[in-house]
Amino acid sequence: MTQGGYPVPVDISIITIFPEFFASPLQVSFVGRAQERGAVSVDLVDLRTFGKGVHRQVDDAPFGGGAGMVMMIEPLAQALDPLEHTHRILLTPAGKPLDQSMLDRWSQMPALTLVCGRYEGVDERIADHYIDEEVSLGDFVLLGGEAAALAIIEGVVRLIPGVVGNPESTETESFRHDGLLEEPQYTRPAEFRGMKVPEVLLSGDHGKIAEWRAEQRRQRTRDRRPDLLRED
Ligand code: JEH
Repeated sequence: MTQGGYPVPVDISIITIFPEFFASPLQVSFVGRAQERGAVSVDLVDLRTFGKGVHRQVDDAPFGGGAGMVMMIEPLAQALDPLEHTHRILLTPAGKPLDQSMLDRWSQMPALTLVCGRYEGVDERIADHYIDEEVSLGDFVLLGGEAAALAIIEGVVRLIPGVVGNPESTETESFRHDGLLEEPQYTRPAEFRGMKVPEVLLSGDHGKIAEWRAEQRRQRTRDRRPDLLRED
Protein backbone atom coordinates (compact mmCIF):
# COMPACT_ATOMS: atom_id res chain seq x y z
CA MET A 1 0.00 0.00 0.00
CA THR A 2 1.47 3.29 -1.15
CA GLN A 3 1.09 6.70 0.56
CA GLY A 4 -2.62 7.57 0.65
CA GLY A 5 -3.51 4.46 -1.33
CA TYR A 6 -5.97 1.77 -0.32
CA PRO A 7 -5.08 -1.92 -0.20
CA VAL A 8 -8.39 -2.91 -1.84
CA PRO A 9 -9.99 -0.16 -3.93
CA VAL A 10 -13.52 -0.91 -5.10
CA ASP A 11 -13.94 -0.47 -8.87
CA ILE A 12 -17.58 0.30 -9.63
CA SER A 13 -19.01 0.23 -13.16
CA ILE A 14 -22.47 1.64 -13.80
CA ILE A 15 -24.44 0.67 -16.91
CA THR A 16 -27.09 3.30 -17.70
CA ILE A 17 -28.73 5.26 -20.51
CA PHE A 18 -28.46 8.36 -18.26
CA PRO A 19 -24.77 8.78 -17.30
CA GLU A 20 -25.48 12.52 -16.60
CA PHE A 21 -27.69 11.38 -13.70
CA PHE A 22 -24.51 10.55 -11.76
CA ALA A 23 -22.32 13.58 -12.53
CA SER A 24 -23.02 15.82 -9.53
CA PRO A 25 -23.69 13.11 -6.88
CA LEU A 26 -20.34 11.46 -7.63
CA GLN A 27 -18.44 14.74 -7.29
CA VAL A 28 -19.82 16.00 -4.00
CA SER A 29 -19.12 14.93 -0.43
CA PHE A 30 -16.91 12.00 0.37
CA VAL A 31 -17.82 9.97 -2.70
CA GLY A 32 -15.78 12.56 -4.61
CA ARG A 33 -13.04 12.58 -1.96
CA ALA A 34 -12.93 8.76 -1.93
CA GLN A 35 -12.38 8.79 -5.70
CA GLU A 36 -9.58 11.37 -5.41
CA ARG A 37 -7.90 9.23 -2.74
CA GLY A 38 -8.14 6.11 -4.90
CA ALA A 39 -10.38 4.22 -2.46
CA VAL A 40 -13.00 3.80 -5.16
CA SER A 41 -13.24 4.32 -8.90
CA VAL A 42 -16.49 4.81 -10.76
CA ASP A 43 -16.75 4.06 -14.47
CA LEU A 44 -19.91 5.19 -16.26
CA VAL A 45 -20.88 2.97 -19.20
CA ASP A 46 -23.33 4.69 -21.57
CA LEU A 47 -25.62 1.88 -22.73
CA ARG A 48 -26.66 3.98 -25.75
CA THR A 49 -23.16 3.31 -27.17
CA PHE A 50 -24.28 -0.28 -27.70
CA GLY A 51 -27.74 0.64 -29.07
CA LYS A 52 -29.05 -0.87 -32.32
CA GLY A 53 -29.28 0.98 -35.62
CA VAL A 54 -29.07 4.66 -36.46
CA HIS A 55 -31.29 5.50 -33.47
CA ARG A 56 -29.08 3.53 -31.02
CA GLN A 57 -32.21 1.71 -29.84
CA VAL A 58 -31.99 -0.05 -26.46
CA ASP A 59 -35.68 -0.97 -25.89
CA ASP A 60 -38.40 -2.86 -27.72
CA ALA A 61 -42.02 -4.00 -27.26
CA PRO A 62 -42.57 -7.01 -24.98
CA PHE A 63 -43.16 -10.48 -26.47
CA GLY A 64 -46.68 -11.63 -25.56
CA GLY A 65 -47.99 -8.05 -25.65
CA GLY A 66 -48.62 -5.52 -22.92
CA ALA A 67 -47.93 -1.91 -22.16
CA GLY A 68 -44.55 -0.21 -22.25
CA MET A 69 -41.12 -1.25 -23.48
CA VAL A 70 -38.47 -3.73 -22.33
CA MET A 71 -34.68 -3.20 -22.42
CA MET A 72 -33.22 -5.35 -25.22
CA ILE A 73 -30.72 -8.11 -24.46
CA GLU A 74 -28.07 -7.24 -27.08
CA PRO A 75 -26.90 -3.79 -25.90
CA LEU A 76 -26.90 -4.95 -22.26
CA ALA A 77 -24.99 -8.15 -23.06
CA GLN A 78 -22.39 -6.19 -25.05
CA ALA A 79 -21.96 -3.73 -22.19
CA LEU A 80 -21.65 -6.60 -19.67
CA ASP A 81 -19.27 -8.83 -21.69
CA PRO A 82 -16.06 -7.09 -20.49
CA LEU A 83 -17.39 -7.03 -16.89
CA GLU A 84 -17.78 -10.78 -16.34
CA HIS A 85 -15.02 -10.67 -13.69
CA THR A 86 -17.05 -8.21 -11.57
CA HIS A 87 -19.92 -8.83 -9.15
CA ARG A 88 -22.91 -7.83 -11.29
CA ILE A 89 -25.94 -6.37 -9.53
CA LEU A 90 -29.24 -5.66 -11.32
CA LEU A 91 -31.51 -3.05 -9.78
CA THR A 92 -35.14 -4.09 -10.13
CA PRO A 93 -38.38 -3.70 -8.12
CA ALA A 94 -38.55 -7.52 -8.21
CA GLY A 95 -35.16 -7.97 -6.47
CA LYS A 96 -34.26 -8.91 -2.89
CA PRO A 97 -34.64 -5.87 -0.64
CA LEU A 98 -31.32 -4.09 0.02
CA ASP A 99 -29.94 -4.40 3.54
CA GLN A 100 -26.75 -3.54 5.43
CA SER A 101 -25.31 -7.06 5.17
CA MET A 102 -25.33 -6.80 1.35
CA LEU A 103 -23.44 -3.47 1.51
CA ASP A 104 -20.92 -5.03 3.95
CA ARG A 105 -20.33 -7.92 1.56
CA TRP A 106 -20.00 -5.73 -1.54
CA SER A 107 -17.58 -3.31 0.16
CA GLN A 108 -15.12 -6.25 0.40
CA MET A 109 -15.26 -7.02 -3.33
CA PRO A 110 -12.67 -5.69 -5.79
CA ALA A 111 -15.15 -4.86 -8.57
CA LEU A 112 -18.90 -4.24 -8.75
CA THR A 113 -21.20 -3.56 -11.70
CA LEU A 114 -24.55 -1.85 -11.17
CA VAL A 115 -27.02 -2.35 -14.03
CA CYS A 116 -29.70 0.36 -14.20
CA GLY A 117 -32.77 -0.42 -16.27
CA ARG A 118 -35.48 1.99 -17.40
CA TYR A 119 -38.92 1.54 -18.99
CA GLU A 120 -40.61 -1.67 -17.70
CA GLY A 121 -37.30 -3.38 -16.91
CA VAL A 122 -34.85 -5.67 -18.74
CA ASP A 123 -35.17 -8.84 -20.84
CA GLU A 124 -35.19 -11.72 -18.32
CA ARG A 125 -32.30 -13.49 -20.10
CA ILE A 126 -30.01 -10.72 -18.80
CA ALA A 127 -31.00 -11.52 -15.22
CA ASP A 128 -30.64 -15.26 -15.89
CA HIS A 129 -27.21 -15.27 -17.58
CA TYR A 130 -25.32 -12.01 -16.97
CA ILE A 131 -26.24 -11.06 -13.38
CA ASP A 132 -25.09 -12.33 -9.97
CA GLU A 133 -27.70 -10.65 -7.75
CA GLU A 134 -31.04 -8.87 -8.26
CA VAL A 135 -31.69 -6.14 -5.71
CA SER A 136 -34.49 -3.68 -4.90
CA LEU A 137 -34.31 -0.54 -2.75
CA GLY A 138 -37.70 -1.36 -1.20
CA ASP A 139 -41.42 -1.71 -1.76
CA PHE A 140 -42.06 1.43 -3.78
CA VAL A 141 -41.77 2.16 -7.50
CA LEU A 142 -39.08 4.31 -9.16
CA LEU A 143 -38.73 5.23 -12.83
CA GLY A 144 -35.44 3.34 -13.19
CA GLY A 145 -32.45 1.86 -11.38
CA GLU A 146 -30.24 4.98 -11.27
CA ALA A 147 -31.40 6.38 -7.90
CA ALA A 148 -31.02 2.91 -6.37
CA ALA A 149 -27.48 2.60 -7.79
CA LEU A 150 -26.53 5.91 -6.16
CA ALA A 151 -27.89 4.72 -2.82
CA ILE A 152 -25.75 1.58 -3.11
CA ILE A 153 -22.62 3.56 -4.00
CA GLU A 154 -23.05 5.79 -0.93
CA GLY A 155 -23.69 2.76 1.27
CA VAL A 156 -20.61 0.91 -0.02
CA VAL A 157 -18.22 3.88 -0.11
CA ARG A 158 -18.75 4.78 3.55
CA LEU A 159 -17.72 1.22 4.55
CA ILE A 160 -14.32 1.41 2.84
CA PRO A 161 -11.75 1.78 5.67
CA GLY A 162 -10.43 5.33 6.03
CA VAL A 163 -13.15 6.94 3.89
CA VAL A 164 -15.30 8.09 6.79
CA GLY A 165 -13.27 10.24 9.19
CA ASN A 166 -14.20 8.35 12.34
CA PRO A 167 -13.89 4.58 11.71
CA GLU A 168 -15.92 3.86 14.87
CA SER A 169 -18.95 5.70 13.49
CA THR A 170 -19.63 2.92 10.97
CA GLU A 171 -20.15 0.33 13.72
CA THR A 172 -22.03 2.07 16.54
CA GLU A 173 -25.26 2.88 14.72
CA SER A 174 -28.63 1.50 13.65
CA PHE A 175 -28.65 -2.22 12.90
CA ARG A 176 -25.22 -2.74 14.44
CA HIS A 177 -25.22 -2.66 18.26
CA ASP A 178 -28.58 -4.07 19.36
CA GLY A 179 -30.73 -4.17 16.22
CA LEU A 180 -32.83 -1.22 17.43
CA LEU A 181 -33.33 2.23 15.88
CA GLU A 182 -31.07 5.03 17.06
CA GLU A 183 -31.94 7.40 19.88
CA PRO A 184 -32.63 11.10 19.07
CA GLN A 185 -29.58 13.38 19.21
CA TYR A 186 -29.11 17.07 19.94
CA THR A 187 -26.43 19.72 19.81
CA ARG A 188 -26.09 23.38 20.87
CA PRO A 189 -27.95 25.55 21.68
CA ALA A 190 -29.66 23.87 24.66
CA GLU A 191 -32.73 26.00 23.93
CA PHE A 192 -33.97 27.39 20.58
CA ARG A 193 -37.29 29.28 20.21
CA GLY A 194 -38.49 27.68 23.41
CA MET A 195 -37.59 24.15 22.24
CA LYS A 196 -35.48 22.52 24.96
CA VAL A 197 -33.03 19.65 24.77
CA PRO A 198 -34.08 16.83 27.16
CA GLU A 199 -32.81 17.73 30.67
CA VAL A 200 -31.12 14.38 31.27
CA LEU A 201 -28.60 14.98 28.44
CA LEU A 202 -27.34 18.12 30.24
CA SER A 203 -27.16 16.40 33.65
CA GLY A 204 -23.69 14.91 33.33
CA ASP A 205 -25.01 11.66 34.84
CA HIS A 206 -23.68 9.12 32.33
CA GLY A 207 -25.58 6.21 33.88
CA LYS A 208 -28.90 8.02 33.57
CA ILE A 209 -28.03 9.18 30.05
CA ALA A 210 -27.29 5.63 28.88
CA GLU A 211 -30.55 4.42 30.46
CA TRP A 212 -32.54 7.23 28.76
CA ARG A 213 -30.99 6.47 25.37
CA ALA A 214 -31.74 2.76 25.65
CA GLU A 215 -35.37 3.52 26.52
CA GLN A 216 -35.66 5.94 23.55
CA ARG A 217 -34.34 3.23 21.22
CA ARG A 218 -36.89 0.70 22.51
CA GLN A 219 -39.82 3.17 22.29
CA ARG A 220 -38.94 4.32 18.77
CA THR A 221 -38.47 0.79 17.52
CA ARG A 222 -41.81 -0.32 19.03
CA ASP A 223 -43.52 2.69 17.42
CA ARG A 224 -41.86 2.83 13.98
CA ARG A 225 -40.32 -0.58 13.28
CA PRO A 226 -42.10 -3.28 15.31
CA ASP A 227 -40.85 -5.77 12.70
CA LEU A 228 -37.33 -5.39 14.17
CA LEU A 229 -38.54 -6.65 17.57
CA ARG A 230 -40.14 -9.88 16.36
CA GLU A 231 -37.75 -12.80 16.58
CA ASP A 232 -38.43 -15.09 13.61
C1 JEH B 1 -37.58 0.51 -11.14
C2 JEH B 1 -35.07 -0.57 -11.86
C3 JEH B 1 -35.98 -0.26 -14.24
C4 JEH B 1 -41.50 0.50 -12.83
C5 JEH B 1 -42.48 -0.41 -12.51
C6 JEH B 1 -42.26 -1.75 -12.71
C7 JEH B 1 -44.34 -4.10 -15.66
C8 JEH B 1 -46.21 -5.57 -16.20
N1 JEH B 1 -37.11 -0.10 -5.20
C9 JEH B 1 -37.29 0.12 -6.54
N2 JEH B 1 -38.42 0.55 -7.07
N3 JEH B 1 -38.30 0.63 -8.38
C10 JEH B 1 -37.08 0.23 -8.74
C11 JEH B 1 -36.39 -0.11 -7.56
C12 JEH B 1 -35.05 -0.59 -7.36
N4 JEH B 1 -33.99 -0.96 -7.21
C13 JEH B 1 -36.66 0.13 -10.14
C14 JEH B 1 -37.25 0.33 -12.47
C15 JEH B 1 -36.00 -0.20 -12.84
C16 JEH B 1 -35.41 -0.39 -10.52
C17 JEH B 1 -37.18 0.21 -14.69
N5 JEH B 1 -37.93 0.57 -13.61
C18 JEH B 1 -39.26 1.12 -13.70
C19 JEH B 1 -40.31 0.10 -13.38
C20 JEH B 1 -43.31 -2.72 -12.32
N6 JEH B 1 -43.76 -3.61 -13.37
C21 JEH B 1 -43.89 -3.03 -14.67
N7 JEH B 1 -45.60 -4.65 -15.23
C22 JEH B 1 -46.47 -4.91 -17.52
C23 JEH B 1 -45.49 -6.88 -16.34
C24 JEH B 1 -45.49 -5.22 -13.92
C25 JEH B 1 -45.02 -4.19 -12.94
C26 JEH B 1 -41.07 -2.18 -13.26
C27 JEH B 1 -40.10 -1.25 -13.60
